[in-house]
Amino acid sequence: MADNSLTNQKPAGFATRAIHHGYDPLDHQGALSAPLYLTSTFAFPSAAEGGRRFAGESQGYIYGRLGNPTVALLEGRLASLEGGEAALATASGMGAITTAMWTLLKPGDEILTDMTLYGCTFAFFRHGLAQFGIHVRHADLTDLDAVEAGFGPTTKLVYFETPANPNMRLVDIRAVADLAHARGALVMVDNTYCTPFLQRPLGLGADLVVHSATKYLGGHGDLLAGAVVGTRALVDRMRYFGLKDMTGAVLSPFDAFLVLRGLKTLEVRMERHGRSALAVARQLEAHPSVARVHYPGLETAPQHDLARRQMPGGFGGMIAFELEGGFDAGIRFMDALKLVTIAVSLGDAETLVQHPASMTHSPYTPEERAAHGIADGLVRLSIGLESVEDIAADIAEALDTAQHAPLRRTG
Ligand code: 7XF
Repeated sequence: MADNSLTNQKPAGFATRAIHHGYDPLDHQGALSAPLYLTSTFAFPSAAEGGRRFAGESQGYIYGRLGNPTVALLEGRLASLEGGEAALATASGMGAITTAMWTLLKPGDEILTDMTLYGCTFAFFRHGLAQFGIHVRHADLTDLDAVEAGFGPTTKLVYFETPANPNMRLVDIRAVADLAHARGALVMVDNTYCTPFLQRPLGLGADLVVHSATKYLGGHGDLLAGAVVGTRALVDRMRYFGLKDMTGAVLSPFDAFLVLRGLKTLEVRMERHGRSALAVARQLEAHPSVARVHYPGLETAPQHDLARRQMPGGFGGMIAFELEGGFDAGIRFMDALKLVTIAVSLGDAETLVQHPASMTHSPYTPEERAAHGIADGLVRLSIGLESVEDIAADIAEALDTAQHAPLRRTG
């Protein structure tokens, strides 16, 4: 079990664990901030002890690809926050996803996944895994009959994002996990959009959680990182085979240090992201030139009930929407923004806007995007931590401009 307690009396709260879990300054010369072990290798006290560590007969650090104390502190903290036994930190979110897949799957196996996935996850599944004889089957995982029908004799894993990047579809984690387990398949959830503050998939029956820690967990747009959380047995296999031998996608201790710093404010940041995003989603919904808003926190959202059940910490900072004027109006809107930055990635202090069809989801062909529910006119907002009235004013002005102005000429 993850050690979620600071004392023997009662488990500590989420924010307390995000700040303190696994670290006592008095064990480290009183240093309030945990030390950064910037080292690639570790000295053995004797040749015999080095051999024992390699043989797994003795505990202790060996080499940076297998573990590092700063990275280990982050891993323990992430495991505690997600409610898992263990975690593996990686160099990026894609490093986490690929490390997990190369560990769990072999030729002939099948993955069942939702229609909508982040662009590079889709590309890895469709083009990467396929090269090695692993089949990927897409089904509408929001429809439990389609989930049932999607299982084949070799389905080993069910994989999804909820909310999905970029269109905010929600998948019922508990219901899908029940169906998967009845067929002996594992369930892996990409929890990047939510973080464990909003939603904890392991508590709803998922076997593994994966993250791009580049996003909310780091929270400041200054690093790339990823993580997988699950049982000790699965995480050990990923560390000692998937990461060590297959991908080598090791997280730098320096970036682990930065993620640890980001985690200290995760709860207050997520609360603020969610409050501001709900205000902006309502603003967009009320605007005459907005055709559709996808935000699970809106009472009018088709999956609002599921969101309330599954996302107890709130609905997060991500919004997708479409303008009445479609693609052209969306581009005009983005170009008219002054405070909001045109950039991919998400979960930063700065509010970011991007166009999934030409940016994050460009690894899909136009036909694939149409089949997978990613509209060409979709605009994605990652609501930041600025004063919400400034975000709202910038968006209001840009909506107005988008309605009237011609496309900006570049070059
Ligand atoms: O390898 P990364 O740390 O960039 O993480 C990959 C990844 C995995 N899962 C989800 C749900 C993600 O959103 C991402 C990265 N997405 C960024 C975005 O959508 O803006 C990447 C910019 S192209």
